[in-house]
Amino acid sequence: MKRGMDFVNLKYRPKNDLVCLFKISPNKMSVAEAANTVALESSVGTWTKVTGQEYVEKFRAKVFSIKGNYIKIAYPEALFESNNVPNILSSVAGNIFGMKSVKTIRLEDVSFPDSILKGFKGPKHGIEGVRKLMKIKDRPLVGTIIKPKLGLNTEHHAKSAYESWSGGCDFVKDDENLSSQKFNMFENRMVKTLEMADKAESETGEKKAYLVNVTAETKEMIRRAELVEKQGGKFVMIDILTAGWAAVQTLRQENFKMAIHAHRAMHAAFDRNSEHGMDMMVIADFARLIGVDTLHIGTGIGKLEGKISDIQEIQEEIEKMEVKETKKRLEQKWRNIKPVLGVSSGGLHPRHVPFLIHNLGKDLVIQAGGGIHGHPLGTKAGAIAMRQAVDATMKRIPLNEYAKTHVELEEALKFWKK
Ligand code: RUB
Ligand code: CA
Repeated sequence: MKRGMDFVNLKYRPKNDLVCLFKISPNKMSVAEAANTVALESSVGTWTKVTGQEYVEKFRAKVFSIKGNYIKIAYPEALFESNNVPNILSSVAGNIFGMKSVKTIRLEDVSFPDSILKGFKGPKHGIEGVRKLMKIKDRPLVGTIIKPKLGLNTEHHAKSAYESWSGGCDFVKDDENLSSQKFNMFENRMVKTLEMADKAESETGEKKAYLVNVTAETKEMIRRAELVEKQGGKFVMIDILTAGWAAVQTLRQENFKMAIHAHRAMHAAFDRNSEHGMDMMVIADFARLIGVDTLHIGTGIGKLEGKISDIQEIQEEIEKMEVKETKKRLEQKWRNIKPVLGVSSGGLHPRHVPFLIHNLGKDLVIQAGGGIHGHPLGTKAGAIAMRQAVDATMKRIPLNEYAKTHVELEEALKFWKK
């Protein structure tokens, strides 16, 4: 027997449900019919009726809003195991992406009920904690990624990190694809680079953090994080999507003192097609729920795709305690879960700084790889120029004006014309 529209109930108002906002394009049926199939496949149903266990019906997901192609589905919290992100995603972002009833389907946002929030720790440090750790009260943080991405030997890596910190970078991070390759093995790199962080700290009087990439098979990842903590590191970095959500949970649950930096390499496989997959908003929601402290959110201006208005909405989602509903976002009260600091990165150089601070504010890490190491006078001058661009913008002085008395910024502006 074929199913009816048992999973659509437009009178329903979510209580303690996990709510998902989808955009769907139905395949040879109405939006309501397609929405019904999505709700059943992502909760307790299947393609045909299974009789005899009617008590299961109380666990049905309910399509409770249909506006054009945007539908909202409420999932009873009892459908999910506590503290298990893969389990939640296997329902709400699982088989549905391949269903024949939809031509395309995009998960735009999720909103967690209090009962799910309670099952997670959220960030250990959050924005306030990271500012405390770095002793930086009220300016954006400046970060760099050691470049070239791969191939540098350990000595050059550590030297480049030292020059970046002494020029004024707060963060130096590994690139997403550097783990422990033969040309630059993890342990030696971590020890040598942290020594340089200490040296730069005592010379500049500023706090310096090395965001060491510990992404690896899960047990090896934890072993590496333990080594970083023993060595006195302030941060570890993980590629949250290629490592996987379970690995991110494991890293957070080990309860290290260190903060966690989240790189989002592979996010565009999920979020680049605006009709299908899932929005970065969803990735950001789960990253905050589990508890990373800093997260890449895009730039709106650099080398990678992403509209600034979308990035602003994602930044609000991770940095505020409450967010309001918009066309592509659900409301959320974050309760016990601290805010995450957003990171803008990808093709940035000093000229972009006013745009970033104007649009994304000072609770932001401005991170540049090529835009620091590619400076015509070298890495240290590149880091100085970046800090000068931040200082100028915080003092509301146009970059061209500030550059008249700051040679590193002047050189950067001459070199990177737009
Ligand atoms: C930055 C870089 C980062 C990307 C990640 O290097 O390669 O990995 O910014 O992108 P560069 P996103 O400054 O030389 O471009 O932050 O959008 O995830
Ligand atoms: Ca959300």
